[in-house]
Amino acid sequence: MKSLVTAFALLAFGAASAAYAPEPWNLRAREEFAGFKFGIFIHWGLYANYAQGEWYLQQAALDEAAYSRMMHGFYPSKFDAGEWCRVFADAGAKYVTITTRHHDGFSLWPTAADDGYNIANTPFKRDVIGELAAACREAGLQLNFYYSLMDWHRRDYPPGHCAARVSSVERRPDYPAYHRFMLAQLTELLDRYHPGNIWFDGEWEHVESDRATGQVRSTLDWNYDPIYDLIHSRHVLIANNHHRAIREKEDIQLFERDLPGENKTGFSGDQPPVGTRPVEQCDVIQPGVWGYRIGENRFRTPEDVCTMIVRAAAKNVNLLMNIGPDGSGQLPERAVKVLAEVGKWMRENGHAVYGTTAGPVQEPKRVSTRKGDRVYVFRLEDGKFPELER
Ligand code: JFZ
Repeated sequence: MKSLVTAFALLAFGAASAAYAPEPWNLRAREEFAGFKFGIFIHWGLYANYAQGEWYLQQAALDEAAYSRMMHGFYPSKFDAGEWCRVFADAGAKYVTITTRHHDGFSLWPTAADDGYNIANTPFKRDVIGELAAACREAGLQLNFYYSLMDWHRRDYPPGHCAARVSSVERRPDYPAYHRFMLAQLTELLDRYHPGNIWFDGEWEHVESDRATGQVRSTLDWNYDPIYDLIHSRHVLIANNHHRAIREKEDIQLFERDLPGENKTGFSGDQPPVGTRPVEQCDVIQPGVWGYRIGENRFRTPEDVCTMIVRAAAKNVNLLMNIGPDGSGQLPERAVKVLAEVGKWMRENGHAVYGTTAGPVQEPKRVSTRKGDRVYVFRLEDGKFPELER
């Protein structure tokens, strides 16, 4: 009888302990991240050489083998991670998120897990991610990693509606093999460079919605558990740009070019606005493109970027502002100028932004943040820097 009771208690306890609960390190890391309020997103890879944005391979329906040959011409002679980080830190950013591997499948670190499609086999050879990690440490910036789930290069990746359009790749879908590949790459990224978070993207290409019922269904089981558990085992946070409700083991809720509750893009409709976890809005400094595009001359103004930082902070959201460096490894000149102005404003007003949470005033032209029992109210005016009410 006694052993039966013990067995029952064990069963009950076992079931209870299997439920997921974030550990103390995780809650601390989320809180730290939520206080940063402003980060820089970097989209950089082989596509910088083509200077047509990061989707060029897919959008121009190029032959993948011809596209990937550009790796032998990848030599960003002006790349200087220290210089990038000085620009970012001077702008008031607290973290950097870089595309370690975007949809085209090219990796910016010398990975041993792939077929050789990475920086080590370019004439440049240098470990871009390693250099950036060292420079970020030096500059006091947290480094985070964008990692594409979708792949336009490998044969084993099961294509969804988007990857299927890169029809020059002869696919032999084998998701278990692709999953092992991702685990191997992520293990390298985690153990070599110790990022603050991993930022996934691409799940959305395996989401179908039924036109009649509006019901959303997934066309691939990503088997996230081993991936997410690996990341958490290294005390690293998880973000996933799937545009759907945040899931149990995910730590940061993402809104793409949008704020919670606004759904300006039409991407955020399946996301209930904000729970208890940190929220991040990613956005572009050049409208319409993330990777470098030479013909794109429109840039946000410093006033606009500061207004976006404040509007986000007032909703308890971090702004992750994107820049696409060019094929020489340089940040676009205009972006550098804008960031310098943003930095001036942040040095004067940052005390009302960093480490705050949403404030009580939420009007179209007046928004607020809060720190302890202090409330900071900002006036917003088109074309002007936000002005702090005294
Ligand atoms: C994705 C990437 O495709 C893009 O290149 C960039 O990295 C951005 C941050 O994330 O953008 C998306 C995400 C979702 C869709 C389209 C583009 N979607 O749902 O169609």
